[in-house]
Amino acid sequence: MKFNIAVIPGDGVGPEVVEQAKKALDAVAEAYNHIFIYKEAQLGANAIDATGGPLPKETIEICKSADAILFGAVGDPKYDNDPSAKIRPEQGLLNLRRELDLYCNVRPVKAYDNLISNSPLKREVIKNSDFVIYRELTGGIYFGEKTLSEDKQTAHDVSSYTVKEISRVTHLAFQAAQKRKKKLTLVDKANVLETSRLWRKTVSEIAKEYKDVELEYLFVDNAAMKMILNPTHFDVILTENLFGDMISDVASSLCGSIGLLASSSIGAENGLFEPIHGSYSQAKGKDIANPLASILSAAMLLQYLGLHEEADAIERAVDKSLALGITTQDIKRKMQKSTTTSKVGDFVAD
Ligand code: GGG
Repeated sequence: MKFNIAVIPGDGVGPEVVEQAKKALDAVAEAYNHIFIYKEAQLGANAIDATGGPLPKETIEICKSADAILFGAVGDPKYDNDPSAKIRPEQGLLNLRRELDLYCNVRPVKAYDNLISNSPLKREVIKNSDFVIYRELTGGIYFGEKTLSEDKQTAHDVSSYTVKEISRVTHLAFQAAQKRKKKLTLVDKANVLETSRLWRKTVSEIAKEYKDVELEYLFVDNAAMKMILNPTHFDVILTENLFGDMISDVASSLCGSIGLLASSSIGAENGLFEPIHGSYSQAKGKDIANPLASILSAAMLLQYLGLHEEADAIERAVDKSLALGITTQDIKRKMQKSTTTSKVGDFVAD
């Protein structure tokens, strides 16, 4: 079969890790007789340098006409250190999600058995951890009005949610729970936030349509603690944009490295696949960044295209690289030598 894939390498280590994901896709194309046609596009700091803005129109067009989008990372420390910067690279990614209405971000988390010793947590606590975070991606405080008063003494970020925005991601999360261990945890801060109370009300109404799924509510602070102390408690976690961003970094501590967590961002018409990590600019060009989250994102892209066997092949190759210790320095075990980004990519492709 033939597929058009938009490729957005982005900033920092994005291009290096995306290159490894493409190697895996090319290996799949050869082994299973598919054709992947890549079209590259700019987004983020690189796009600002080239065009003056973080999301060129051409990038939106390329993404809209593609069957799926493979993305790397966005961000550049030169903007982080300049609070007065009016244009920011991250705005490119947020605007793309909004433009394509990619409202549902799916982040699977599992503790790989042979990496458990890398985690700062105890083996018996994290063994068998396997859950998935459903993060609402196009609403909440990330997209609300932002203001800074003229005297620069007061700032506002408005968080707002509609029932419609909450409902559509909630249905997808319940449907995922039905195919898993039939448990859904809504993570919110309903003791403080009005938006969280609307989430609870909406989700509890929708739960009536999914009677086979157990629903529980947890405050985000409690959920973060539970994730560290008792991660096997979770099956499907549903949460809003900001909390989802935060708790998935907490979750990465279970895996041993944030360099292992992949994600998909799904809308009605499009799907974008990216590692959850950012641009890690200190490592740019050094061939040391972990490419596995990007490679596993490519596997999620194949699932989205309906190529399940092909996606499994990539996942098995990743498992093998971990089992054999062919890994970058972030997940190197004691007495073991690490290898480079590109060598991990070559191994998985082989
Ligand atoms: N690959 C994910 C990435 O580049 N993250 C950087 C970032 O700032 N993302 C904002 C977000 O995911 O909401």
